[in-house]
Amino acid sequence: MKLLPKTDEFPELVPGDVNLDFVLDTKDLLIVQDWLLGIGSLPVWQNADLDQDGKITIFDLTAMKQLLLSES
Ligand SMILES: [Ca+2]
Ligand SMILES: [Ca+2]
Repeated sequence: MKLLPKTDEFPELVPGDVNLDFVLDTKDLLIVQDWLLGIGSLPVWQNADLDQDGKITIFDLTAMKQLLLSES
């Protein structure tokens, strides 16, 4: 039986944190915004899929904005 890795080796993913610096800030917002415009890349789009429908849309961007506003 394979042992599961300790959870502290996997820091909690921050929802909306697409550049993986463990904070959600305007940089993440811009990455997703650019990606929706067809600019740049989104390596960990799963993190930006806040409404969890399996794709990145304007709704996820809006959710990120709201999350960002609620945290600041
Ligand atoms: Ca980030
Ligand atoms: Ca989504």
